[in-house]
Amino acid sequence: MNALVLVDLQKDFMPGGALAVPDGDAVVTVANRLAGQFDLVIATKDWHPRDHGSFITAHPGKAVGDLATLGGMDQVVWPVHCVQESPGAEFHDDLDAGAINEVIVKGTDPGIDSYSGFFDNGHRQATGLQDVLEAHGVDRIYLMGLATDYCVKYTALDARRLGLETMLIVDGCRGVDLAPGDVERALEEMGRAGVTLVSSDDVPLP
Ligand code: VGL
Ligand code: ZN
Repeated sequence: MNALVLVDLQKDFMPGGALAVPDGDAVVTVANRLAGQFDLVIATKDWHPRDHGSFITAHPGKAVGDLATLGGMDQVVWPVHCVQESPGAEFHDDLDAGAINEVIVKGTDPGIDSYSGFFDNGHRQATGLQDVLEAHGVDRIYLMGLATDYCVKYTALDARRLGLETMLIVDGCRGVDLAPGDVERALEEMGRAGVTLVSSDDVPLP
């Protein structure tokens, strides 16, 4: 059984948003086109409390992109983004929300970040995504969304760790590229972990 997993297609990650990913809105049409080809479509949402420890407001004197510590781990400092119930946390207006069967929220604990759609960054708490996939007998996921070098990458790596066949739809992803080359390196790292890189034209593969 296949599932399509759409990562963080939220306004704050789109041009004009608080943590805008360059060209991020270009993937919404890819998501809408693919959603009709899957019996199960799951979307993740970055869903932070206002006092989340990844926010610059929690780190006086630091700048966006600096490293801080959160939950005992290195943490990139981000602008305030995807605050629960705020407009920036909503899906992009053009995303076909009616095609989404399940929404999984992550990043709800102020004391730790959660790039992956499966677990927080310390693998301490699960989000429920694995349970949903298991309940539907999913053994292969097709993954796309924002951002290639953060939430998409960590979701893909966890999926591989959980033994899922993992297909990354490359043209359905855009990255932050905080350091130039981050996106390219993320794709390589996913490839080394056994993620298959595909184009949306080839989905679903025979
Ligand atoms: C993300 C940084 C902070 C993402 C979420 O969706 O890739 N990146 N929070
Ligand atoms: Zn976040």
